[in-house]
Amino acid sequence: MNRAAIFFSLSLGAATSALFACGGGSSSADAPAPVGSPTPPPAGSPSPPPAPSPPASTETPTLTRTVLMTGLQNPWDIAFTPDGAMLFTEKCRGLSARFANGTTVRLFGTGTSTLVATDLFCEGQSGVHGVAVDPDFANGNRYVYVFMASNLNTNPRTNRVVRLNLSADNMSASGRTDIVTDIAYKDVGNGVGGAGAHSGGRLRFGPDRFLYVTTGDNHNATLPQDLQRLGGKVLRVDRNGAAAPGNNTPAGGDARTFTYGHRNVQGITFRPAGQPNAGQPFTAEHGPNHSDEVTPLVAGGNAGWDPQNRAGLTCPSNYCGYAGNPTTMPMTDTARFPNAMRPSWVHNSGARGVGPATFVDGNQWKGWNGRLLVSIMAAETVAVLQLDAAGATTGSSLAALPTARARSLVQGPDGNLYVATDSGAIWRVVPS
Ligand SMILES: [Ca+2]
Repeated sequence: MNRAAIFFSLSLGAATSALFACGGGSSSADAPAPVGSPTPPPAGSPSPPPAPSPPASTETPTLTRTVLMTGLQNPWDIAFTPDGAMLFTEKCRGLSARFANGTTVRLFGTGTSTLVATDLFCEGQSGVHGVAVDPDFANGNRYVYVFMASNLNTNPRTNRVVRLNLSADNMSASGRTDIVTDIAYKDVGNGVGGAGAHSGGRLRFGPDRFLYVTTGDNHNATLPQDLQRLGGKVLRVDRNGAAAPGNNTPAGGDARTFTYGHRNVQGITFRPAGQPNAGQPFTAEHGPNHSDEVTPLVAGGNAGWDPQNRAGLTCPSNYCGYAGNPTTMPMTDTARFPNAMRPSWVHNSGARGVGPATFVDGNQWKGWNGRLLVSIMAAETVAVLQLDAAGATTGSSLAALPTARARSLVQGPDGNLYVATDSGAIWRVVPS
């Protein structure tokens, strides 16, 4: 098997920096101790020993879908506050909250939002994208984070990550602080597409309590391999936007960069606790007209996308990204970059467009417990990937859900799956 084995050493919930190391091959010695092993009681204890854990289910769960919302304008992402609000973004409107009684409030963005962002604009694929809730929200900071296109910078405009403070009742936002202001934005259309293309934009806190920010290549040939510009990257920062420790960015690079050489990452999720290499980030990434990829990330890694200087290809605007095929314009160019991170899943069949992704975790997911769900947007399906200990894909199936372009996949605090669709709906999907 031609893939780099990656071992991930990270304690879930630890505030310390993530430690990543490259190793050579799979080893069961790295597997965590079995969960649920009975512990003998102290001598003389009257308590009976705990019952052994039942064997894990291999059943495919039955999915029951409830349509929670319709009529939204390009909903892009979903997050939950620990006190019961469902946050969602709409690309051209901003951030809103939905409460258990079904009422909603517009928190941040355009129009009647409680906090108006006059610099927000919506163009092409871009606008308001990801949303994330701070791991210390419940401890009192009440911070949430939004990825947005902003015209506060000009020539070029940029994408930003802004931090907001939500009121105690989650009914208003205030205290905007822009923590990352220089994420590359495609300011002007070119020979391969219009302005606003390939901004990335997913935001997720890892179990290491750092914020991961996915960005895109802007149809710019040099951006993915340029270590000083924030496009075609996965960033990893603290809540103030400073580089997180342990990013292992190559010398001379922007220290906020965790991985580089990406095309347009719109999915990032973390292997759940109890699995091998728990906490390891996995990205899901659009291919051009081939080779959607799911990739287990390693700090400082190169994802191998380099759409420049391709002899033999005709490259409009010097961008070769659409000009070739999996051999002449690979999503992971191991000829140019022999140490590039290998994808664990390459999707080349039928309609493509891989974007959002989430692991599902918990016994309610039965045989899917611990599997990786990936939205294939053009195919209007959700793939369910089974991974081995090293992160390689060993099987896949399709979720029995109605056809839809799922733009966001999130496991809620209730253990259920929440889906935002490009047609303007948010679903709750309950496994049983
Ligand atoms: Ca790649």
